[in-house]
Amino acid sequence: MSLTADGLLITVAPTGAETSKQDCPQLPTTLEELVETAQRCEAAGAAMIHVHIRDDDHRPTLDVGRLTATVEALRESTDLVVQLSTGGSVHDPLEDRLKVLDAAPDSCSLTMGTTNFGDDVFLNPWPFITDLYRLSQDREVVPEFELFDLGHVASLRRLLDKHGLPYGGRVHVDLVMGVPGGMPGTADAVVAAVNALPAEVTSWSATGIGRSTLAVALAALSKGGHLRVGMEDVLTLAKGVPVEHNDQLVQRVVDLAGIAQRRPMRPAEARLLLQTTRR
Ligand code: KMH
Ligand code: ZN
Repeated sequence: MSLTADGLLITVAPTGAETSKQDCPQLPTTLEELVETAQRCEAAGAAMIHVHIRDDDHRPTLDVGRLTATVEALRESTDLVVQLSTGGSVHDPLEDRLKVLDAAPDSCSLTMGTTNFGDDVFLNPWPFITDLYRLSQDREVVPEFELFDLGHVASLRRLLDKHGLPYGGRVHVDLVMGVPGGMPGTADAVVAAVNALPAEVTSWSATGIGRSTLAVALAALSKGGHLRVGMEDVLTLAKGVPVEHNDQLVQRVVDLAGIAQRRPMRPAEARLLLQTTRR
């Protein structure tokens, strides 16, 4: 199988940790809903899933037993690359976030610095970043570096200099744009961040929060990047039009990709791109 330059990795982030089930009943929060969502998003064109889970009361949890069961269920029911969030919610302790790797995902998110997150703070001190990174190397989990700000690009440079390449040897980053407190979700910011990426970066994707979703997607497609979409990041298709299912967001970027002559990658191609190991 060849990795053609026009291939597009679509990651779906279906749930997140910020939206409540009460406010958004269509948010997939149970395991059954997550599996159904994953299957429909894979059918629509996604190749990787970025997973946050919820407890029986639909609240964010990092319970390792639940995470392990989730990884297994997604592997049984889909071929998607399974990426667990180590960001969790802004309220999760750092030690619980390190334990996420006990669930043995294919990939994990790894945020490259502390950022203001609306009225909250998303805490990622340097010692936590390096502990998580070295753990991902030991456990053979491929990190996806989440960059919320240009300063996070510089931190990635520092991390690679001090601790070498990730497990698998590929460096995949995701620009998370438009968080209140992070870099804006604009085409200009996409260009600035991409131009600053370390030379070791082998692939990058971008996601724009809320209204910035389309500007970021179009800019990323134009600049040769990959895309993350999902209800973690945006809850409306247009002003006043709620997303009813994550597969609508995947389908929308598949349609944009068609216009841009970019072809959605299948999960097997994504595994080659990211050099994840199918467990
Ligand atoms: N929920 C945010 C505070 C990640 O998944 O790694 C962090 C987040 C990033 O979603
Ligand atoms: Zn997340």
